[in-house]
Amino acid sequence: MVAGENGSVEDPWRRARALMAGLPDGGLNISHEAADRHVAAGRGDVTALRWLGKDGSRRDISFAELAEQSGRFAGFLTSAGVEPGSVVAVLLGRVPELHVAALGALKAGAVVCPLFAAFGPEPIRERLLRGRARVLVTTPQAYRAKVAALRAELPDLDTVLLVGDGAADLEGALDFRAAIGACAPMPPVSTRPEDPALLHFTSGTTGRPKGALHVHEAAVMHAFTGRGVLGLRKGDVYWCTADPGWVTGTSYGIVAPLALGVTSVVDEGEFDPSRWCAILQDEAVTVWYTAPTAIRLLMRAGAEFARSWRYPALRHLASVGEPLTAEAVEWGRAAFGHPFHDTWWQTETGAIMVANAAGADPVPGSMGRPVEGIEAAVVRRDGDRIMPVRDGDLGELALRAGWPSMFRAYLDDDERYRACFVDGWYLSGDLARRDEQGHFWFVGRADDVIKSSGHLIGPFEVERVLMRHPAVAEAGVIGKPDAVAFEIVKAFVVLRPDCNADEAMRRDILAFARRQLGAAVAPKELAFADALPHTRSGKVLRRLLKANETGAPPGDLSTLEGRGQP
Ligand code: 6R9
Repeated sequence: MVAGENGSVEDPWRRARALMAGLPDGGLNISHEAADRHVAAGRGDVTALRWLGKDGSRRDISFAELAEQSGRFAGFLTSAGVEPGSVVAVLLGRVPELHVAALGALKAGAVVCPLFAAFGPEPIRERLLRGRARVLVTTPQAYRAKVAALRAELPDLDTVLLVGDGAADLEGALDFRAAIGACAPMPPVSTRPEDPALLHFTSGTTGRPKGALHVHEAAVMHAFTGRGVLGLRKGDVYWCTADPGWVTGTSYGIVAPLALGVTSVVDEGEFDPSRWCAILQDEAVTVWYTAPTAIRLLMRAGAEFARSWRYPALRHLASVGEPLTAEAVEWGRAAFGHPFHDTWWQTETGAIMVANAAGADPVPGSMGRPVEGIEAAVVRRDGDRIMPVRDGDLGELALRAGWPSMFRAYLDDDERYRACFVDGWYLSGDLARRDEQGHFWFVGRADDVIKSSGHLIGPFEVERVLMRHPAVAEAGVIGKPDAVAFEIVKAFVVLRPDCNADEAMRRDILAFARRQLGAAVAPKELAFADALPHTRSGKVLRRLLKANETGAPPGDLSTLEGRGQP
């Protein structure tokens, strides 16, 4: 599946498109690919989701049930006047209603915007507002704690549906179960391949989060890589551990496995080494897609510990989201009998672009080679052109534009979108090297975005909240290297003149940030500074803050930055 670059681009896409059933009139709707097509093919009884509740309960949901339930939700949306193209935001944990809501929205022709359940009110407000979300599906708890107070600021949000007990008691919101129970199932709207389907907010260095927009045709790439890179095939029991609030949780937690007719384990519980090993064993997981932070936590528990369970069904282990060390790759072999296969991609690419594919030994420490049909290169920007660098040299990882799951826009920001492309190539903002065998090696980011426990965090979003604290005059936020989470969010704060830089103040600012941003995004560490370093144009020089923190030289990467930065 993973070919050298420069392969014919035409053929793989034709083959990839053949993985889609399509609609009779030539339409393409992800919800049809993910559910209804399997029912039509007589496979409605196959288990689509094997849900494991945090309290030990379990439930199997068949493709037929998923098709029916999502059809009902589509019916509800349509009867509520939600037109195709409207945004339906989903703020839920790992529960089957997440799949029903996402597929139902797609079925009605709406655009799904997944939100991370661990976000605080501020990132949620920002995304609902910027996405002009008309509908929100969430839980009574999340609604009460994070959304209810914001309703007046969200004029577009006219319908809120709540999943779970207590939903009926909250004013201004409907009970999800009751609402869909009252509606007849609706077949998918015949969307075109280029119609918008998914809106993923992602973070940049500067400014607010960017809404990366994907179209229904993205499913072509999800299925193609699900099969070719993760090796998924019918009969598999697949477990993608990514949170549904992030892009991996949608592309490979929902779309890819369902489109391929594969059974997915959906675990509501939080990470726990024993729970995870038991799931791999007891559910007879065959393909497991996870992330380096989880792998490092398992490594802490030890290979011996992991070997207390048995994994005869397990066939393939893959990883995404952060650098995967050679040691972690090999540890997979010692603990589970198979090495972890690293894969690389981004919210903007929509699907895996560079990978160690299933069926071959991975190159430990390398992200692998470009996926079939993808042309990847390591380049340097030179004005409005890009120059490939020599094998082994450092440059920016670039992809030739035009693959099916490429993002089609940043919501309301054409300029920023255009700035990502030079000379027909998409520039990823990641620094990498390619070796003579064509393997890609991750080096770091060309900008200041932070990766913590696999989640992409924009420093500006954190700084903006810190600056709202009455004692804060200025803030600079960086990712501080961390042995488990890869990076943790660290803030440097200059206080206003009459404020005391003491422990009580530190705690107060950290708690303030946590209330607004949520624990997953808020700084874990905070240091007071008399002043922050600035660029000539007056921006905080985060790179210098980071270099001071790590002892590494800041380096001169000036030619590599500038993804839409002024
Ligand atoms: C899918 C996802 C994208 C950024 C990306 C890079 C980092 C992803 C990686 C990796 C090293 C890998 N990243 N995969 N770094 N090795 N295999 O994570 O999307 O949240 O948009 O993050 O994550 O820096 O640019 P997203």
